[in-house]
Amino acid sequence: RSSQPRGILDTFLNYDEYTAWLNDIVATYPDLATLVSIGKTYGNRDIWLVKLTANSGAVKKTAFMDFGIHAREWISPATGGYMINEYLTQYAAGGSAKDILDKWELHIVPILNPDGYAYSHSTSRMWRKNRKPTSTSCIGVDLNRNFGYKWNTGGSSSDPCSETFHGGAPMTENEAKAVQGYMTPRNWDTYLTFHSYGQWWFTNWGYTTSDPPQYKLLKDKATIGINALQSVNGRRYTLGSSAQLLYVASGGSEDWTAGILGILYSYCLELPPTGGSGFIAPVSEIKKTGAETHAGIVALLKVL
Ligand code: ING
Ligand code: ZN
Repeated sequence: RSSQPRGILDTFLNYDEYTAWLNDIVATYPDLATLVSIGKTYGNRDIWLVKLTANSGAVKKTAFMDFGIHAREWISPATGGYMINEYLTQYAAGGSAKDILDKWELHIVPILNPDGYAYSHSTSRMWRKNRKPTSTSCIGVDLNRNFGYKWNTGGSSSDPCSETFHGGAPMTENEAKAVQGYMTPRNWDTYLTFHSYGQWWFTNWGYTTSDPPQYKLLKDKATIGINALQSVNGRRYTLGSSAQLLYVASGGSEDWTAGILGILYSYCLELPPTGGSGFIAPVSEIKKTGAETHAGIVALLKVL
């Protein structure tokens, strides 16, 4: 009567299930993975960070990747889980997973908005923001409008009831502070943040339609990732600045990593689909999106 146990690749794990899976897989691969909490949410949940790297002695490049900054974008944490699983289970086989972990430290936050993610599982599937109370009866700040570079300069709202409420000031939210506290004292070769949906590979900027510095170089590197990604399932991505392709939005994490930390290779991916089911991806998308996205990121990292 009972079927196969449902794992990270088979279903959209809730926050507690995902936490248990992270503890399990890190315990299984102690030489490759470590798990730390980089902060607590308003609801007292841990914001987990998994560090993946091989102890090969070589000086490593460093990548920070976050998933699930928006609660309802479930394919994002699922894709993060796919990648963690792939790097760890495939390292010994000696292919791309080994190539990457021998040269890189990957610092991965699989669920950046734990309270919102838990709420989208328990109560309201289409929740986007975090769950911190505001000065009104409305709840939550849009974490991707709260970061402290060009904050509140367009495409965000001062209304606490808005889906794009930017908070009362920049960097007020525990989740943004956790990223800031972890990233600021360290050096980074790339920053990658994963949303859904739309099949876009975004460069900076979000706050302005002006081209970012080194736009051609940014697009050349991203094109290598996109070509590898597209070759897996044939699904097409569109490349360019988020303000130029989608809409102006200030206070995004990717503008902060580029504008404040100076990380040239700051990118945002909008995972599938392009429309249709939107945020409600079927579970069959976990392996499909996971495989293509993993291939794209591996290809990118190999040329950074
Ligand atoms: N899209 C992003 C959003 O926060 C975005 C688009 C990316 C804006 C990067 C600014 C910077 O609105 C989704 N799906 O959330
Ligand atoms: Zn999003």
